[in-house]
Order: sequence, then C-alpha cells, then structure tokens
Amino acid sequence: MEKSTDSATLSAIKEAEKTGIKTVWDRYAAQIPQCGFGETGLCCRNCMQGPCRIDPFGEGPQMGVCGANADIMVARGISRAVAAGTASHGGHAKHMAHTLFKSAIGEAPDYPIRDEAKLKAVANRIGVKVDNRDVRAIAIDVAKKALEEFSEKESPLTWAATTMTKGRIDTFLKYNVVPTGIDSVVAESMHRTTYGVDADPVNLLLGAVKCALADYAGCHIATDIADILFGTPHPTLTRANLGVLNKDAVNIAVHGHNPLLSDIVVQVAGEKDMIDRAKTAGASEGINIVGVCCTGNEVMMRHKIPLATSSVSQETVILTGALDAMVVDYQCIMPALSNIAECYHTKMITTMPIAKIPKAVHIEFSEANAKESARRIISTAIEAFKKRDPNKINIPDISSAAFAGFSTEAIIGALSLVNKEDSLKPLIDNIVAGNIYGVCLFAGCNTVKVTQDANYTAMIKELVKNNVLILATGCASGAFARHGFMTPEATEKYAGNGLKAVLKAVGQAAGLGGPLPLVLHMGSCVDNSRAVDVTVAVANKLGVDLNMLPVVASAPEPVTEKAVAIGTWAVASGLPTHLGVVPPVLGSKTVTQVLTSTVKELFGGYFIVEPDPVKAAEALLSVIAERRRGLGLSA
Ligand code: SF4
Ligand code: MSK
Repeated sequence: MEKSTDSATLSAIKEAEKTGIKTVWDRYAAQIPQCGFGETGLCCRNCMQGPCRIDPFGEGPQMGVCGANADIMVARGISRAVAAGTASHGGHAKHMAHTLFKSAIGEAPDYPIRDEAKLKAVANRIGVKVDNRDVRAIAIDVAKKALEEFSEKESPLTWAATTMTKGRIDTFLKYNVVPTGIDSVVAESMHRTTYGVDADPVNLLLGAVKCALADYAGCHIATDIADILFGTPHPTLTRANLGVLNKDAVNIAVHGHNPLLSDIVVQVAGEKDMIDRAKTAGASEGINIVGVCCTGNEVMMRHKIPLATSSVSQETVILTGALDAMVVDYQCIMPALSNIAECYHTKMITTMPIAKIPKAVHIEFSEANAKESARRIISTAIEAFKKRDPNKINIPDISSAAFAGFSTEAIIGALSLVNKEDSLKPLIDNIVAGNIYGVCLFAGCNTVKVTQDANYTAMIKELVKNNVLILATGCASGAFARHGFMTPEATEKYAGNGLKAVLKAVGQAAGLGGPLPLVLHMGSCVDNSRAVDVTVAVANKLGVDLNMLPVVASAPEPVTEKAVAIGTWAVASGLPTHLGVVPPVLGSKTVTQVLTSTVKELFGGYFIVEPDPVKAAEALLSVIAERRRGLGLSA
C-alpha cells in the first residue's frame, strides 16, 4: 500500500528513510499482523479475571470468564470509546468555559471578549438575559450555564436542547437517551460498562448514544466560547502543506486542539519585540507560525495561519529540519514526536498539566499568565533556531492555496447577499431544484491504515461531480486543503454544473469575483457543531426533521475515540454516516446489525462502512437520492 497521495508527505518520508528515522508508517508495519481479537472487538480486560478473548470463528471460547459474550464485549468497547471521546471534547469545552468565566471576572486579562454579538446570540439562545446588561455580566452567566452542563442536572443539556430540532428532541426523549450532564454521562458510561453491570448490547448502545449527545453538547460549547473569546471566523485565504515552512524564519508549529494556547501564541508572535529577537538571532523573516491538526484549523480560520499538515503526517513537520518548536496542547499528539525532535534541533514543548511527554520541555500554560507563557515558548523556539543544522533542512516546495473559515454566520451572511429578506432561501431553492443534490459533511482524521488522503480525494470528486455540496472540519479539511480542494479553482475544475452555478452566484454576491471554494471549511473537530447548526436551520425552515434531509456525513479515514463519539451523534441526529475504516465491531453480528441497520428505525441515521471510496461515494449518493424522493424532490 502506498503511504500517502500527498507529495510533500512522501518527500518527508523519503528523508526519514534516508536518515533511518522511524515514522508512524514504520511503527505500523512493525505491528502487522494486528491482533484479530482486537480488530473485531473480541477482547476484554475490564477486570482482572481477564484478559478474555472470544473466538470469532466459533471454535474456541464464546464467553469471557464472567460470561460476557461477543455482543456484550463489542457493545461495551464501543460505549467506552464514545465515553473517552466525550471526555476529551468535554474537557476542551470545560477549559473554554472556565476561561470565559475568568475573563469576565477579570482574572484572565489576555482573553478579552472579542465577539460581543456572538456572546449575545448564545446568551439569547440559552435563556440568559441580555437587554441592557453589561457584557461581563452576560459572560459570567453564559460561563456559569456552560459549567453547569458538566455535572448532573435535573434538565437536559442546554447546549443540545437549544440547538436541535423539536423532532430530534422528541426522538431522544422517546428512547430515553437525553443526557443531563457531560461528565456525569461519561461516568455513567464507565459505570455501566464495568465488570458485571450492563449486559444488554442494545441497552449499552443506547447508553453510547446518550453519551454521544453529551459529546455534541461539549463540541457546541467549545465552538461557541471560542468564537466569543477569539472571534467568529469568516472566510480567509491562506496556504496548506509543508511548503508553508520558511527557512528564513523561526518556525513554530502549534498542534493539538484548544485555541486557548495557539491563539495567544499567534498574538504574541506578532509582537515587535519577539520579531526583533528572531531577526537578531538570524531569522531574516521573523517568526512563522504554522498549524497542525485542529488547533491549526482554529488559527487558520481566525488568523490566516497556514496549515503545515495534520493527523497521520504530523511527524513530517519536524522532518523538514526547519521546525524550531513543536508546541502542543492536548489530543492527537503522537508521543513519537519527542523522539523525532531529538534527531533535530527542534524543541518539543508541552503546555498542559494533563499532557506531558517525556523528553519535551514543559512550559505550563495558564489563563492568568497566557501571554507570558507564550513569550517563553517563542523565546525557546528562537534559541532552538540558533542551533539549526542547515544540512538537515529539506522543506518540500509544495503547498496549496486554501480558503478557510466558513462559520455558520459566514455561510448565512454570504447567502443573505443573494437574498436579503430570506437568507436560507437560495440554499433551499437550489436543493429543491437539484442544483445542490445533497450535502456531505466530511470529518475526522487520516489513518495509517489508508493511503493518506486517498479516500478523501476519490470521494470528493465523485460527490461534487454529482452536485453534492461539501462541508469539512478537522483533519478532513486538512486533507482537502493540502490537495487544493479548498479553492475556487477546484470548483471550476470538479463541480457539476448545478453546484458550480450556485457556488458562482454566492461567490460573486459575496464579492469574491469568482465561485466559493469547492469545500466549505467549517473549522476544527468541535466545529462539527457548526454543520449541525446550518442543517437544523434548513430543517426548521422546511418544517421537517434532520432525518429527512438529503444530508450525509463521512469520516473516510477515522482514527480517534472522539471520531467514534462524533459519528455516533451524527447517526443519532439522523445522518447516514460513512466510515472508511472498519471499526472494531465485526465480532458481534448483533452490534454490527444495530449500527448499520436497526438504528435507522430509531433515529433515521445509521453507519455505512465502506473502505472503497468510489463505492462509498455511490452509497452516499443513493442515500441522498432516497432522501430526496422522501421529500418529493427529483432524485
Ligand atoms: Fe473477562 Fe468478564 Fe473480566 Fe471482561 S469483565 S476481562 S470478559 S471476566
Ligand atoms: S485533530 S480527532 S486526528 S480530525 Fe481534531 Fe484530526 Fe482526528 Fe485529531
């Protein structure tokens, strides 16, 4: 199998091979064959009588020591993955909420409220009084409401209940999957999956749905507060791929998820004193911040920061030999980075108390001294720059233009330039007319198990040819950005006639002088909540529920437990959701059947597992056709 379709990644891999540095692809090769029990979800070590394994071929044991069968093991495994994903997004959201609170009471001076309009819109939505109140008072109430979401309440999670359709909420109530606390439902999931608790696979899976809906609320909180503190994104043009590293600048990569760190690093990197120090150290072009993974998305869409790479290829940024510091917060950061950094002058810098990595420098980051920490981080990078080995520099001269930052507000704003009175009308009219055949949200990662980006690039071509509007978040948008799909030129080249005409009309009305990019970049993984907001607005306008719309989701190269949580709430929200990698469920026919079929009767959404990208696109097109027929539209 080819390792990547991205020539910059391939060039970096070649460099690693030359110098004998092991990358994710080598470590994966060393793991082959991976354990068949694990791959099918048939191993359990939830207690010390185990580990237990079930023979998928029916010859060996069919039960663990306690009597747990394949269905129980697989359902418990999925449920725990969703809980871990929810804990991660929830942790990120809680961090944001604490910072908003500290900002409002004057304890986080580096985090002013930058988007009062967003603060007021969120306050209105969640029932916080706005009229004639001081911004700080509103922010305190919004932050408190957000923090209340984490422990168990009497009522459903506000950030889920106020952002979904009524039909969805009725469905969630009907199946008793309404979460009342983000942390509490994670704890409940851990409880019900521990030794000797829930042994009913369907009940376990419904528990996973409940937890996933808490994940959705966490994502939405994180998006809302990021916009309040750092500004709601609007379309901006930048570049993506390893060619964005600059040999004449101090290069600093920000990697992870939370803009609380990366946004401040970007701000401080623009200070004259910092730039002068970099220049004095010999970096004639000052400081160059580049992004990796979701924190890269956050600063790309708010500050035009170029995206170096994402997900599976994160090590390649160090392999350029021109990276002076890799600064990380949390999530999706390979521990291997610090080993690779050791082979270069690159300083690996951790910043969060819950995410330390051996051999990295730890510069603790707190809201009270954010800019000060950022200055220390940048100074460390400048010192590292002085030790660069020019012989090791190998920056592939490869990058693509990329438009980023299509927040819900930006999309609605662009549409309202076409129709002032009724901004959603152009979108709905074009869906009805078939110019937009359907909508596909691409999300999730790159995995070492798939040739990097191959699924994304093959699927998008099939879908847009058939006039499917593409939204993207997370490392999905990284893949599209690196391959030039987030440009108007890609619209001209790949979009079907109907889609092209719509993207041209909106692009021209928005003053771009050409079409909108082929992919509308909505942000980081937590910003999948933005895609829900647009979809809910359309559903409410049409007076239908989400499970009737010609909207689908796809994670063609998923990796993380967070992706499992997002996929699960996408399905519960009524979206048919494609996975390009088989999750560890095949050991249970019951669980596989529930996730790919039975769940449709309950929520309308379901998983479509298809590793072949062309077949996957065909499957999504036929789902869209079915949904269109259901609405009485031409299919
Ligand atoms: Fe084995 Fe049951 Fe313990 Fe799992 S919980 S390790 S199946 S005894
Ligand atoms: S960073 S979760 S590799 S999308 Fe959000 Fe990328 Fe997947 Fe992490």
